[in-house]
Amino acid sequence: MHFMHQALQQAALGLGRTAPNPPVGCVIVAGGEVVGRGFHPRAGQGHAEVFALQDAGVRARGATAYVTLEPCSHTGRTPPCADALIRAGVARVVVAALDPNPVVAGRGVARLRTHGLDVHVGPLADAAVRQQAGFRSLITRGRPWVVYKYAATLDGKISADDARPLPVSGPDARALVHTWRNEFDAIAVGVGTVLADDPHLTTRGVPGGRDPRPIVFDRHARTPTTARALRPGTVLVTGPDARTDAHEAAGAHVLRAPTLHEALQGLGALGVTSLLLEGGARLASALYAADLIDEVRAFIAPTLLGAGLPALTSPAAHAPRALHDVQATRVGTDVLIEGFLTAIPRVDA
Ligand code: AOF
Ligand code: ZN
Repeated sequence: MHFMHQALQQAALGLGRTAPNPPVGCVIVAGGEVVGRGFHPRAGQGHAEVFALQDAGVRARGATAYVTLEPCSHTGRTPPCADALIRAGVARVVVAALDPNPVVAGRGVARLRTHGLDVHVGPLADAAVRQQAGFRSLITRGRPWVVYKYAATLDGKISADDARPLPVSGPDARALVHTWRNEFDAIAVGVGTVLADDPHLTTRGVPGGRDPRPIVFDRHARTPTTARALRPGTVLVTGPDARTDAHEAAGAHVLRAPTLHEALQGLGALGVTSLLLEGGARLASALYAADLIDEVRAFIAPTLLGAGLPALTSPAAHAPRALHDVQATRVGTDVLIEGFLTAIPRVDA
């Protein structure tokens, strides 16, 4: 397997745990063998390179480091990784993609080259950039990367009407969604979904999984204080005048935002890099109309419904909007169609 692929697998161990930092992985290779592995576990803790260098010990001298993100050149919560690689005597560094953080953005690579290391940028860049979409969105736009996930019938309906949930997708699709919940910083629903389904918004059936932060878009604070989604840390996004004393007493963090754009900027300020939007159609439609959905993951089930609520109810656009970089995969009895509305921010080498 490609060494950069192994570095990406290392990085994945930090997915959903590193906000506002990126998930990053590193493997050190000497004599064609992996002699050190590491990943960034959490903001404030060591960067991937530091753990991989520790793991490699003296074998790092003269070795090649594969890193999924450009090694940093700045002193943040931790010292620069470029310096750690130089000090350890690493001879060659292979980087998947440059760091869009304006304090790094090419400086890490430049520093390594100045010190005589051989640096190669680009292998598996697309996969790395996708894995880092949340971080890239937050650092360049100040808001999380938003993925609209839904399960629809073949005729595009996600529920019979706004009030009644409908089991559309099969068990394999539902299991996959739980692996995503484990990897996203936050999960969002509209108050209509809370009132209709009272969802838990937790990660279930994923070994070592952790729950994403629940976000409820609830302009007039209609969420019952007994709602399952309301727990310490839940963000209640409301309008300016909503009455929220009881929600705050229940541990909710209230974010008062006059517009959806400001709501997302507010979530960004809380360090949310990635948001999995799980319904309902009304919230998704409002975000879509405001051009705030970046990616779509749709499970299409081979069933028909007839009358019902479509995945988007916004006023019709003049022309269909095509997703790009589309993938279709069979997931159990369903077909998963994934694609992008926005290009993930990246820095050119
Ligand atoms: C790396 N390796 O594993 C990570 C990097 O506050 P700090 O010190 O943790 O720095 C955070 C910034 O460092 C973050 O915004 C991003 O630019 C970079 N993250 N860099 O070389 C890593 N997590
Ligand atoms: Zn670093």
